[in-house]
Amino acid sequence: MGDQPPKSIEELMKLLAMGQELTPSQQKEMKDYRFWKTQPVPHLDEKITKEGPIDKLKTPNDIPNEPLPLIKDFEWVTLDIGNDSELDELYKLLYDNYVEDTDATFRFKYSHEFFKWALKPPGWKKEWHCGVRVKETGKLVAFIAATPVTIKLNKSGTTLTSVEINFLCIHKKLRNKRLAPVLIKEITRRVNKNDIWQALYTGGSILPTPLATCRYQHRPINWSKLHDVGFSHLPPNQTKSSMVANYALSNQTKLKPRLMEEHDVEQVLQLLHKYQEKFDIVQLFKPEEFKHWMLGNGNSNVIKAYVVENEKGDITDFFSYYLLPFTVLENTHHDELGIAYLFYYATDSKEIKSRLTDLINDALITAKQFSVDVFNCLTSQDNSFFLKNCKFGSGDGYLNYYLFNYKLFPINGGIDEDKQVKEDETSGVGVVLL
Ligand code: MYA
Repeated sequence: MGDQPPKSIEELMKLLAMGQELTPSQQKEMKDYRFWKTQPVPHLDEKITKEGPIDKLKTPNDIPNEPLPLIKDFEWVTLDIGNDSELDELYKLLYDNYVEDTDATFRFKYSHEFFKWALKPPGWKKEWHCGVRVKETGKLVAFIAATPVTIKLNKSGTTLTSVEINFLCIHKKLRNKRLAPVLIKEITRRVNKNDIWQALYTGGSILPTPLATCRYQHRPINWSKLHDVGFSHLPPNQTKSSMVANYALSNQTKLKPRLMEEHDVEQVLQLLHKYQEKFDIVQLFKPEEFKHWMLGNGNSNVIKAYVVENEKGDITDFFSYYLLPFTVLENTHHDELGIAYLFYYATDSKEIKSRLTDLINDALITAKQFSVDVFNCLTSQDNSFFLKNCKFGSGDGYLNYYLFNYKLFPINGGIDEDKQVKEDETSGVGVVLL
């Protein structure tokens, strides 16, 4: 890969997590979170004794009708992502500013289809695609989005009508000017106006206070390409061909999954909801939401969902993953890196370890045809049952899960105190965020 310093796959994935792990001495104390200490979130180190909402009950009428004032020269905008040129503006903002890559060797390769899938699930609201423009030039310089989600907390049986917050991004030239709190307060206002008071979000950085922390896991599919672009090192005691052989996958799937179709939606959803009863925090889907998240526009290049049927034609298992490639810059051999992220899956098998190993191995095999070079997942769900057998390795990136305006007892994110995968143990995190 030319003269660029090799980057390990772990480094790459740390960037994907968009946050650096802090040493204990770098970690801020609660009093130093000037913004977050004013928000309805649990304090760091707070011992949760009772679960439930933090802010006392308000109604949408208590919430101002007008947006928060912005610093002069800037204005709020509701981005119309049905409009291709506005989608392009969002693409450009995120392309240049979302991933902090000091070498500028790769960028997320968002597509219009990806944004439409991620930002327009059933129940989406245009005012939840909230941007900031420079008044004079109209340039888009910041963005934050909310999408509807129903969360179920299985231990208490509570269902929360909620939103997911994602794609918070501020132009690099406007960083450290306390604009993020303004964006967060504005999206809170817009969501509260719809009588919604909870939000789920994830991030690499530590904020008050994670309800769970998961660790990124990576499974090289095309090891030589990852090596070529400098993302995978050759371990000292290995040869290139031994690495390639180690990660080689069969061309034939074992469980013979087929692509999920619209008529499968109800059956697969039932299977998923049943399977997910074991996790502490899950997403509840209505059939039309599930159809959107699993099938996209029906012929999606972004989301892939497969089902396994038994001889009677009943669906016994399913898996899904989404594709979000990287553009590789300044590399003579490759201009794109294919990346898949494990999404939802379920099985009715009682032999979880061997069945999930077969199922996810089949997912890896199917992913090859979509030019996937590395397959990622977290230590959430039941992933620790297949990680080792399917040759995933732990990355350096961590993902923290947060819930706004709700206290929860801590949830098992699938890693122990030393951040190692807790093998063969169901985690508490059943929900997957993009
Ligand atoms: S996670 C993806 C976040 N985006 C990126 O990492 C892209 C690259 N980075 C940037 O664009 C900027 O660095 C951002 C911060 C925008 C992240 N979540 O304006 P500032 C706090 C929450 O001077 P900047 C995603 O999209 C920080 O601790 N807060 O900072 C989910 C400090 O507060 P405090 C964050 O660097 C987003 C304050 O902001 C984050 O210029 C979920 C500093 O502001 C972060 N990722 O801009 C958002 N990063 O003083 C919360 C920094 O207290 C949603 N900060 O330490 C909450 C629910 C809202 C809806 C509720 C409805 C009911």
